[in-house]
Amino acid sequence: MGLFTGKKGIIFGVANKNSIAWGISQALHEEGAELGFSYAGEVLKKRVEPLAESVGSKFVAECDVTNDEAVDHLFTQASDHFGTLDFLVHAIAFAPSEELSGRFSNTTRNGFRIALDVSCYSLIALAKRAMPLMPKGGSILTLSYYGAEKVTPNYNVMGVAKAALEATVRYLAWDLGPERIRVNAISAGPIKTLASSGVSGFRKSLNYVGAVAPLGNVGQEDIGDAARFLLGDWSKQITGEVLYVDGGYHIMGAPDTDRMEKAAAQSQE
Ligand code: NAD
Ligand code: 0WE
Repeated sequence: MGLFTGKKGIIFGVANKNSIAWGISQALHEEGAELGFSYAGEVLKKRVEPLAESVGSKFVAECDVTNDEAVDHLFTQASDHFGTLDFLVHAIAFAPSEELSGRFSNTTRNGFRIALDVSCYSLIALAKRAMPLMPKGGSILTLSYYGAEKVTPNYNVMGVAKAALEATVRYLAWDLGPERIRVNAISAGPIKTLASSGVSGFRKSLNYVGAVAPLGNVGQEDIGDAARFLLGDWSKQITGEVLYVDGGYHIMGAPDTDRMEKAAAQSQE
């Protein structure tokens, strides 16, 4: 018997097999969860459908989370299919690419609006509609990044969106607590995915974090493991929390240059 046997939930944000949302899906599937998938746009359908099928999912539906009618429709379909839900995963972020480099002071009003709408407001939109499908409580999980808390060059308006997302996690946790619905975030270390590989300088920051973090880089499966905890019953009194799954990167005040030099020398050998 898996940890999630008899539990049902929807995953938002699978784009391909490298998606963090897919790492989470595989972990939950291993634990016996019944999964549904929602993707953005027709082009992703042919990627997501075979992945969903590989974990025995019978629910795959399109939904652009910036469109209230589309979100309403998705939850009508989910209600018809599942009846009730035990968990929901929000692994969605977007800012126009021109906002992810250059001076932060050049952030446009429209870029700001889009980044916060897609990456932050969408969690509120999903949580509101998931609530009536979780009459006995449930667990909602989103994905954040350290750029919410400390300046990360080029992350720019996405850092502001993630700061707002982490605050949203706390306000939702407060609001939905009486319904026994928990809301948490995982702050993941950098991982190569569709969203991250399109970012200039991503490889450099991946290598840097790998060298500085006590445990080195993390992978999709590590986020999946933490999701087993935050979406399941072992975390039943934890809500409004941001759990760092970053190899310990965020505890460091300065890089251990001795360790980095040794590692660089070893990689030369
Ligand atoms: P990804 O590209 O695989 O996933 C991002 C998803 O967002 C895609 O499936 C995309 O279709 C979806 N999306 C974008 N706009 C949407 C919209 N309007 N409606 C519905 N869906 C929409 O990349 P990922 O790295 O797995 O990202 C998942 C989450 O993890 C994001 O919130 C990201 O900020 C976060 N995160 C990523 C990293 C990293 O280094 N990859 C680190 C920390 C946090
Ligand atoms: O949250 C993210 C990335 C989210 C993202 C990525 C893109 C690329 C394509 C949002 N919007 C877009 N828009 C696009 O057009 N991460 C945590 C990964 C990431 O992004 C960075 C990073 C890291 C890490 C940007 C700059 C610096 C570091």
